[in-house]
Amino acid sequence: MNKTHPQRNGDVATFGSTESSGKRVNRLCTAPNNRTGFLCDDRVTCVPASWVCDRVSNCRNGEDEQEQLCGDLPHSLPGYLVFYCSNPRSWVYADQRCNGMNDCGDCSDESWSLAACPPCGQEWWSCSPVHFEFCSCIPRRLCRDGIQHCLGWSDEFLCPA
Ligand SMILES: [Ca+2]
Ligand SMILES: [Ca+2]
Repeated sequence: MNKTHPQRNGDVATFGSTESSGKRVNRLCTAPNNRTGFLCDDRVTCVPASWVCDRVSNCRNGEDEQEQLCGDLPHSLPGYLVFYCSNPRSWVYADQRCNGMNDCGDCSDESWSLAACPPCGQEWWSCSPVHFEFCSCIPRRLCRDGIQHCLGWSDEFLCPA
């Protein structure tokens, strides 16, 4: 019952010894759904940015959770994994930029020039959302569900079912 990931013992030390002279290898990669990702030691597994330092080992040897990477967030993360919100004290993971969700809290990761997101895709309906979780479009599955999601009710009256 009380076992907590005993296999993780020593992971950090093991990883440290495989790194040469402390120089950071470039681990930028593209995870499924075009998300910005972090490349594991196996050079095959690409973990989405927001899975790095989430306290779950996603790389085989847990290199996505190593102290060197997670010790001082977000500064300990390589820049390509981080997106700074319009309030520079707030940050989100790079794969949370332009994912449709209001992760910064002020939508600067979705609709401001800072984020430079493409327009709403096929799966989205463009409107001013009334709910805080979306920014400039809502998922089409929320259209015609009897609940107002757009300021002008276009999700209930204009959005094709
Ligand atoms: Ca992880
Ligand atoms: Ca987002």
